[in-house]
Amino acid sequence: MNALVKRYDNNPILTKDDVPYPVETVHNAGVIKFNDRYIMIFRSHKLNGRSILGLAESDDGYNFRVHDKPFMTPATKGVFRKYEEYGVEDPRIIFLDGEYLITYSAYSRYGVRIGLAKTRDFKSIERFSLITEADYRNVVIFPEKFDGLYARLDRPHSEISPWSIWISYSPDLKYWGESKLIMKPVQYHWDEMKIGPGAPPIKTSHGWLNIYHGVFPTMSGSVYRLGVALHDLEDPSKIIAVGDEWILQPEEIYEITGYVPNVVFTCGAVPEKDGSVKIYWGGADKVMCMGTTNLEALVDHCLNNSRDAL
Ligand code: M1P
Repeated sequence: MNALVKRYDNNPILTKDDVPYPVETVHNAGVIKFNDRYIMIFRSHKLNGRSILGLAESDDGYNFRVHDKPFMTPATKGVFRKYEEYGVEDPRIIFLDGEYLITYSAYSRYGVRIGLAKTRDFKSIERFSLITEADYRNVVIFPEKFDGLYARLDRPHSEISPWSIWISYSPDLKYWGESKLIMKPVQYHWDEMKIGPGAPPIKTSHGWLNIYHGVFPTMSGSVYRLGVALHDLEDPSKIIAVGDEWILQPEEIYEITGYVPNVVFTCGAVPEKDGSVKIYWGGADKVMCMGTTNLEALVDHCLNNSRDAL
């Protein structure tokens, strides 16, 4: 049992049995507070293996009720149709400038790109732009601007270098640039194979807390764990510290077996006023789980035993 993140006793909090339309999985959800309620946008594999996004709501962040219909299915018109043909996956939600911004992976025969959609009410949604070329995954936008620019963490794919975390900036959310590699996997370490941003960064007095996932290859497949890094408050491309040890690994049966074994994967964490944080993660790409921790402990975890970012 890991002391840093306390699993909720009634995990998993959502499974396919809670969904009123046919799906095989409920996982990798973005979660945010909206009008004092918790909104969860989760990924589900349909029975043909392609993914759609569903929506669930909760008063307390533990007990969620799923809406009758999916929230987002692959687009049927415009440029998005071409790039979402194989499905939409792994949403992350932030609130900025009066709107909720949702980044998601758009899969097609051309590879995986990142779509950005906007909503104000979680009823209607407007697809704004495809904000990367192929092949990118795991894009999280900071919920604040830096010198007038939006900033995001992203994870391009590469055949030359282990898949790492980059930062990019934009004046308008549409055109992104000034890209820079800021954090790499470490050889023979729990995240040696690849890393990717997880939950949208959380602001603390010590820096921006980035809860990311790291992957280790074994003879019986990859193991997905979660770790934390701290970015400078004014310049998020500067990493102040990276916790050397993971904060969460697959341990419970619903994380060890499922659609993909040995996976904990986060797309959302909700900081509370009392300093606690609710972290949400997909267990074995099959069910939604959550646990609680606190910001101070996660920051200490980064600062007290930091590894190099690069
Ligand atoms: O199966 C584990 C995860 O594999 C991929 O993650 P990554 O971006 O690190 O390669 C994604 O398919 C993710 O959805 C999935 O949970």
